Amino acid sequence: MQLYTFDPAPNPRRLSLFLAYKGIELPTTQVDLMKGEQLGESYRAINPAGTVPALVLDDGTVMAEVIGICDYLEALYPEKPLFGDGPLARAQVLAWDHHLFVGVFMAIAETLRNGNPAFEDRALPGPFKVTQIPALCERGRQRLAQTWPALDKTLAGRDFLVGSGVTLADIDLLVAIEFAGWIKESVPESCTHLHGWLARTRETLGIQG
Ligand SMILES: N[C@@H](CCC(=O)N[C@@H](CS)C(=O)NCC(=O)O)C(=O)O
Repeated sequence: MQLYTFDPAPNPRRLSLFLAYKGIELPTTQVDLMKGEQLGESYRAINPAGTVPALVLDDGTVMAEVIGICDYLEALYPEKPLFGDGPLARAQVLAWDHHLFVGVFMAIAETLRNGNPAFEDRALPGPFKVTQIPALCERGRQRLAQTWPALDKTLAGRDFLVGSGVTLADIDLLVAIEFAGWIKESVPESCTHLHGWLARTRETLGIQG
């Protein structure tokens, strides 16, 4: 297996926290997004979508979605499970992953990519020209503002998002909160359950606050 990734970026970080917690080490190549290497011919021959991470299996199969990569690795390395305990928990982890990706990561990404000149004509990841829509910056912030109190309410009386232990759902939310910092947004102080969960999740994953 060979992993193509870029450590500072949020989707790669979801995967690297998953790997670190489970103690999985993979041969890794960094694809520098700051230098645009993801759009170069050699990387697009591996992943035509021009996104990281991508995991290339020994038979040449390419996996380019974090959720698919994690699901595959969970099956290969079942120790220290991160998809919960049993079918219902697994379904809930998948549901959270989808919800957080669509609802939170995308809200942050639309704010980041539609206002910053560095993303001119690249309002979505990938090789195609996508014109910025500045109104989406404000809409992204509005979506986020609604998200924090809802998550806070969910986490009242719970240690983690699914079941009694950390899962990929918690990793996704932790990385989403870090990613919000890229657009200078943060969890409001009033969201005490969310802050308590954040401290607990960081400690469980061995991350400095
Ligand atoms: N659906 C993909 C999303 C991957 C993605 O969007 N990665 C970003 C980095 S966080 C990327 O490669 N961006 C490249 C670009 O902006 O050109 C997944 O879950 O892995």
